[in-house]
This record gives sequence, structure tokens and C-alpha cells, in this order.
Amino acid sequence: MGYVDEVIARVIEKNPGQPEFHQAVKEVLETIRPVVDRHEEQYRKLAILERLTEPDRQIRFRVPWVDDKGQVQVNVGYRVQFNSAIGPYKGGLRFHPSVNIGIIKFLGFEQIFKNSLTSLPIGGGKGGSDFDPKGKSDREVMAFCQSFMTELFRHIGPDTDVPAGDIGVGGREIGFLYGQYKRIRDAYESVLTGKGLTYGGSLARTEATGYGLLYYTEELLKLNNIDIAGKTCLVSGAGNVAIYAIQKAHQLGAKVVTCSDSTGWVYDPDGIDVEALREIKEVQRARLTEYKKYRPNSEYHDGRGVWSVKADIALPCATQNELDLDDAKALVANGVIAVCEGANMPSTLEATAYLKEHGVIFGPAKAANAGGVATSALEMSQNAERLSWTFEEVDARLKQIMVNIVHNSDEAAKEYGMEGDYVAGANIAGFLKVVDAMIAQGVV
Ligand code: NDP
Ligand code: 2IT
Repeated sequence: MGYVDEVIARVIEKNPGQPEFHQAVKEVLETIRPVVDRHEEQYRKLAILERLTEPDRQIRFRVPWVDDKGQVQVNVGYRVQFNSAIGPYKGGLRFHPSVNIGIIKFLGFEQIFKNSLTSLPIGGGKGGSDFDPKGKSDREVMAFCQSFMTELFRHIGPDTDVPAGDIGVGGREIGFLYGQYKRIRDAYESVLTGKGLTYGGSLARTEATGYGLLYYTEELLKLNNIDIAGKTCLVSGAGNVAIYAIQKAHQLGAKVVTCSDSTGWVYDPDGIDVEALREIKEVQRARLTEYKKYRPNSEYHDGRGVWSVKADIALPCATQNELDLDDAKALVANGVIAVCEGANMPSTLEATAYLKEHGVIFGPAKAANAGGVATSALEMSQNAERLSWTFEEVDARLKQIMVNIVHNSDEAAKEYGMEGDYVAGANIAGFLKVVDAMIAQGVV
């Protein structure tokens, strides 16, 4: 057995019951094989792959809080500090009932390479809780966030670990978390990103992941001599990433005809109305069933089904493994040109393989959605110099970062004989920088 296969087997054995973590490790290690083969003796001796797949630290804690009926509720909180070779741990917090240690580990592992690809000095981490903000009052969300931070604060800091948002954690939650951190530490520090604009947030951070996804997609298509203008797109999800992906797609002259949430999905042949979507999701925090009230010409369907619609480009922006082999077959049968991932690991390994085999241009999550964390790092830079940049300046830097990721991934794939494989290219480019730093820093 080669080194890569040995380490994959070891990860599966040592981390039972964590299929998402196994999946993320397999995807990375299997595509960096040519690099590992070239350096096998050195990497084996230094146990590079074993160290890379074992987090620096995993923190798990109790989060007790009182609901509106006076009942005490107990959730589990996590922070996985995965790798700090190139900078302080950086990565979001996810609040969703499906959260468990395996999910946080897959996200933290992905984050190492994604953060490296941004070219900014940030290491990889992720955290969250099985708390479900859906249907909770603002007071309940605040009570939960304060209790969560009352434990988390001792593990984070502006030069140690800087969390941000992810599923279920947006501006409201970041505000409550930041307030509690500041109260406990008595320090106004850049310890979270995605902050509000009145207390240290960056312009364009809200839009950054969705906008970045479209800058990446536009450039990747350009590299393949295709113009994004005039193309029809499918988006899944209706949260932070989906909303601003749809907005930027429309600005670039494409038309997005779908979006979805965990209850159902919408088909709007005239193009999704972003302002209606923002009102439903950001203001009312309601379900997509409301969309038809704003757009009588649209269709609402219960369950899942976005990938059955005929379109040129698919942009999954909801959650992991939301695009499976059957979905990939439907997309290919309908003539899809490109799939670029806004969510983290939204395509199963089988779906990714099928799409690549059938000539679909495939932009993997850790490259395509890196705009969010990149702009978080720009928020840290602005906080460090105690200045705020204009929207245009942040947006221009974001765009340049996404363009660079496309070309760096493309060149890395070419260098290792895998031209056009942007999954391998992103993994290789992200991996090389981290490994170089790990080797330079010795056995730690
Ligand atoms: P939000 O909470 O704002 O939105 C998530 C959306 O996905 C909602 O529409 C939600 O529907 C849907 N969704 C979530 N879980 C499920 C599920 N299990 N089944 C079906 N639908 C689901 O999160 P974000 O938009 O921030 O995140 C979306 C994806 O993008 C995630 O994979 C996240 O990790 C990734 N990402 C986010 C970044 C960011 O900056 N926010 C950066 C990079 C990646 P419902 O409301 O009904 O639950
Ligand atoms: O998956 C991700 O990159 C995020 N949720 C954003 C992380 C961040 O620190 O901004």
C-alpha cells in the first residue's frame, strides 16, 4: 500500500463514525498523489500526512441556556483547531441540529487548504453547535450565543483563533457572540469576523462568498473561452451564500432560475428576484413558500429538485452532499457546462467523478467559495490598522484573489500533468504552501 492509501486507512480507523471527515480527507489525499509520490521518502519520515489529518486540538463543551418558557436547554459546542502552520486558526461557526464532531472536522480540514489558497496568512479551524436557531426568539438566540462564548472565549483570540459565520450564524449571532467576548475579556479585539459595520466589520464581507463564487466562475469559464453572460444558472440554498451569488450572477448578465431551502425549492423562469428573497430570508426569516406571493409567475415545489432543471451552470450553495450521482447524471443529460461549489463539499465523491468524466468544468468548494474567508482576512487587516476600506477597495481585492485562485489552481494541475482538473489543482496549490511551512517549523 502506498503512503496515501495507508494514511486514508488510518484516518478511517482512528475516526470511526465520521463519514464526512473521511470523504474530505479522501478527496484531498487522492488528488495530491503525484506530489506525495515525488516526495514520498521525506513526507513519510516527517509524518506529514498523519500530522495534517490529526487536528492540533479539538474542544468540546456544554452550552446550557434558558428558553423563553424558563426551561434549561443543553447543547454541545465545538471548536476544532486544525492547523496553524501559515497563520492563526480561521474558520466559521455552524449552528445546525446536524452538527457533530465529524462535520466540524471535515469543515476544519477543508479550511486549511482553502485558507492557504487565498494567499493570506490564515490557518484552518472550524466550530459550531447542534443548536438550531430556526424558530427561536432573538432573546433565546442571544442567551445561547452568550453561553457559547462564555466557554469559547478562553480558546480564541485575534492572534490565536478567529471564528466567523457559517450555516445558522449570520450578523445577528456574530453580534451577540462579539458582545459577550468583549464583556468577558474587556478588550475590543479582532476576535471574530463578519462583524457589523458599526463595530469593526468590513464592507463587502456579507456579499463576499457569493460574489467571490461568481468571480471565480466567471474567470474559470473565461479560461475555457466561455462567456458567463447569457447563461442560465441553478442555485441551491437561500442563505447568505446563495443570495449574493444570485445577485452577482445577475450583475454579470447570467440568469438564475432556482433557489431552495430545507423545505422546498423555487423555479422562477424570469430569474430569481433577489430583493424578494432578501426580504423573506434576511428580514422575515420565513420559508420559501412565501416567494410566490412576490412572484406569481414562479413555481414552488416541496422537497428537493433543483438539479432536475435544464441549465448551463450549477452552483450548489446549501450544504454538504446535496448533489449526488443521480443529480450529476440529470445535470449532464441536460447539457450542463460547469458546476462551481458555493457550499462546502456539496457534491458527493461519485457525483464529482461523474461530472469530471463527462467533461463538465468543475470548480471545487475550497477554491470557489474562498472569497468569504479571504474577505474575513481583509477584515482582520482593517482591524489591525484601525481603518476601514471602501466597498470598492474590498471588492476589487476579493475579485483579484478569486482570479488568482483560478490561475494558481490551473497552473498547479498542469505542473503535475492533470490539466483541466481544478480539484487536483486547488488541493495541490493549497497543500504545497502548508507543507512547506510545516517542514520549516519542525516537528510540532
Ligand atoms: P445560511 O445559514 O445563510 O444558509 C444555508 C442555506 O442552506 C439555507 O437556505 C438552508 O435552508 C439551506 N440548508 C442548510 N442545511 C441544509 C440541509 N441539511 N438540507 C437542505 N438545505 C439546507 O448559510 P450560508 O449561506 O452561510 O452557508 C451555505 C453553505 O456555504 C454552507 O455549506 C457553508 O459551509 C458554505 N460557506 C459559507 C460561507 C460564508 O461566508 N457564510 C463561506 C464559505 C462557504 P434552511 O434555512 O431551510 O435550513
Ligand atoms: O466555510 C467558510 O469558509 C466560512 N464559513 C467562512 C469562514 C470565515 O472565517 O470567514
